[in-house]
Amino acid sequence: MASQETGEVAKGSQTQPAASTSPKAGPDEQPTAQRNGAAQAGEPEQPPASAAGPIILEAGSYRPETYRQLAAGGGNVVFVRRRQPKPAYPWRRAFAPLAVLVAALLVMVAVLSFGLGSTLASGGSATSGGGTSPDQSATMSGMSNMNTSSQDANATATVAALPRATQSQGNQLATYVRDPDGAKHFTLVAEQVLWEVVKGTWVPAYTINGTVPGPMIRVTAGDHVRITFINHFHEATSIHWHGLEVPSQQDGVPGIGQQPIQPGQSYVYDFTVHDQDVGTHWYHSHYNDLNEIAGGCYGAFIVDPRPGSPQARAEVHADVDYTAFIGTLPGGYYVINGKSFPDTQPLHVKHGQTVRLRLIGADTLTTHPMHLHGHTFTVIAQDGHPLPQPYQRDTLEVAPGETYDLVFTAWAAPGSIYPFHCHILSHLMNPGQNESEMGGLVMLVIYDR
Ligand SMILES: [Cu+2]
Repeated sequence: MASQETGEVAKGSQTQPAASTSPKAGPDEQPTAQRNGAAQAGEPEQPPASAAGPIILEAGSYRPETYRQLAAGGGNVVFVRRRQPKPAYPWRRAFAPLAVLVAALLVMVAVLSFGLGSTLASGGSATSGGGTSPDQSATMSGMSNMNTSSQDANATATVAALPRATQSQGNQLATYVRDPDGAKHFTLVAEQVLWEVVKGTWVPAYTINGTVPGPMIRVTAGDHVRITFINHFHEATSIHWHGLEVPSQQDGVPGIGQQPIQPGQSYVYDFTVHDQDVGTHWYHSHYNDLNEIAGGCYGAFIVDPRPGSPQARAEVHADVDYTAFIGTLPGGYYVINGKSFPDTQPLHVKHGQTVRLRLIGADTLTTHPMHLHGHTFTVIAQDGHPLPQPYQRDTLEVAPGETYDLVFTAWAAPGSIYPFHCHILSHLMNPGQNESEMGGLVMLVIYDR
């Protein structure tokens, strides 16, 4: 598999794996006049020439310095330029009117919004006939870190073809099967879908198993964990286990421990979680991160202590245990668990309960000072690790990559409702909203009767 990846990328002008299962394959794979004027139409793609070639990494999809350093150090890494656009394909012409409509809608949203939303204008106003490869064109529109306008245009075409998500909430507990060697075996599938960020508004998302966030992996210290990761994105990806002390080759960083997982291919991660891994962690894309993480490609990875261990005895007993990812989605939406207010899931509590709130900073660009009305909470852990001196707050800044565990007592009367929200007030609006409306990073703590 590894040599196949290398060979495919090494072809340079080829933009899709020859044996790809992508629906975009087929007519797109005909040699073009630009790159192969004398070729016969329908000439089959050649298989990789060598089974042990160097690792070839594409500029623009990751920090170039990283790859240059790798090439300088190891000598077995080749750094290539991003592929040139190919001419438009017939199917894209067929999609063009739809793409223009989507582009027009994106421009409207951009004009009505502010902040991140303003970057949509450049994405949406580009023409739609550029024709880069499907894996490049999977780049989502609406983010502040777009590379080129032609990519934006093709992202628009790809977005138009994405299926809608069939599930409405993420963070569901992941299921697993027991392998003969005792490992808990999970299967994660990377899928690009349209995700309903707020009622009636669907945005392109990079999901795991079709939801934002992806499923929550919850295991116990000492568990042997195996994860089959299948890439159905239109571009390469990889998954990093953020906060876990795993071997380098399981760490999910392309160019260091593995090669990027190409579209249609899969990769098996295999590691054991230990006592030092107990706590609130997460997994996320580590390839084209500025698009993939900002497109929702992440999920919780929670490790519970071994029953009866000192760590278990030190655990806070919580009646309610809730995990909240704080991030963004394309189009300038600030989201908690993939939803903007008023469609964020409320946190339901009962008077007298102890509530544990696990916060995970999944934004790629900025921190969020999260404030809880009506309560003082105790911060008991940071990045999964128990704090030697827990401290009390009502506002806690959550930076990209951080996790915090908060505990509070639900002291108030049944029927009470309190907001939990970011205190950067521009993060409390959705694109197109005015100051009299509330959106974005707000969720409600609701006291059930
Ligand atoms: Cu914020």
